[in-house]
Amino acid sequence: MLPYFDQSIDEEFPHFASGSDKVDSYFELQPVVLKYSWHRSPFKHPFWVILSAISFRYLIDHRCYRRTMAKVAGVIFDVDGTLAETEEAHRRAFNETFEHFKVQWFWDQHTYKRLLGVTGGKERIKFYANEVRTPLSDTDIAELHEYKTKRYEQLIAEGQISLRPGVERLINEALESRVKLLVATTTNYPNVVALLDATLGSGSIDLFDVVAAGDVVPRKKPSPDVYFKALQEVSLDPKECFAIEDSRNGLIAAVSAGISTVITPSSYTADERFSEAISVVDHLGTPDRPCTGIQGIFPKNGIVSISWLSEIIV
Ligand code: XBP
Ligand code: MG
Repeated sequence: MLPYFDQSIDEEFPHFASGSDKVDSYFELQPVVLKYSWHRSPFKHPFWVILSAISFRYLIDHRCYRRTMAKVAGVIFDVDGTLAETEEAHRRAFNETFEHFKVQWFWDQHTYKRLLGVTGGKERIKFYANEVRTPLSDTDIAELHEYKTKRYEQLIAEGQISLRPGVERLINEALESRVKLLVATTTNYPNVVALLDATLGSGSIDLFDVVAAGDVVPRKKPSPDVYFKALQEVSLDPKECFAIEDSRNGLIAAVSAGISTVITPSSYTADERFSEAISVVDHLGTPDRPCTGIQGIFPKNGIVSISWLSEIIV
C-alpha cells in the first residue's frame, strides 16, 4: 500500500472525497494529482513522481468515477425556441418576404402558432399555400424561402436575440467535460450559424461536433431522422445522450430516436403536452437564475448541468 493512502486525504484534498460535489470533470483532477504527488513523493525523484501520479489516477478512477466521469456522452440541442426565442424573428422574416414578393399573406401570432405544427419553413409555406388555395410551385417556394432565410440572418445579426438562460453555461460545461455537442434542428443551417455567431461569437458553430440541420434529412421532426443522422455522424448511442427541446414535435422526434429529453418550453410551445419528457423546466438555469421544475424530475439546485444529466441518465 502506498504511504500516502491515509484518512486525512479527504480533508486535505476535498476534490478526492467520495461523492464530492466539488468535482465536475475527471480532467480537472489531473493537476491536483500531480501537485499532490510532488509534495508527497519521498525523494522528489521522477520515479516516485510518476508512480504517484499513476497510483492516484487509479485511486481517482475507483473512488470518484461515478461523480467525476460524465456518464452522458452527448447533449443534442434543438435550435428554435430552445437555444433562443427565435420564432418571432422567423415570423417577421416570413411576413417581410411575403410583402417583398407581393404575396397577400400575413401571419399573425395566432396563425403562426398553428403553422408551427408544420416543421420547416418551405413545408410551412407549402402547407399554407394549399390551405388558402394558392398552390405554389416548388421553385416559387424555394425562392421565397431563400429570401426569408437571408432576411432572418440579417435580423439575427442585429444582435437583439440572446441565448436562453443556462444554454451558454451548459455548452461550456459540455466542452469542459468532453461531452459531445450536437444540434438537431429543422431550421436551415445558415440560420444556426447566424444565431451562434450573434450570441456566442463568430465561428462558434465549430464548438459543435455535429450540426444536423434543415434538409439534411427528407422527413423533418416529428420524424426521428434528424436525431438519427446527428447520432450517426459521431457514432453515439441514443441511450448515452440527452436532447434539449422546446416543442412537442421536437420531443416526439427525440423520444422516437430513443433519446431522453429535457424540455424547456418556449413562448410558442408553453401549452403543449410533454408527458414523454424526463424533465420539463422553465429554462436550463444558472447560479443567478435557477430554473423551476414544471413536470417530471428536476435538479434540486435549479441547474440542468452535465453532472445532473449524468446522474439521471438511465
Ligand atoms: C423550428 C422550425 C423551423 C423555423 C423555420 O425548428 O419549425 O422551421 O420555424 O426555419 P427547430 P426554416 O425548433 O427544430 O429548430 O425557415 O429555416 O425552415
Ligand atoms: Mg424548437
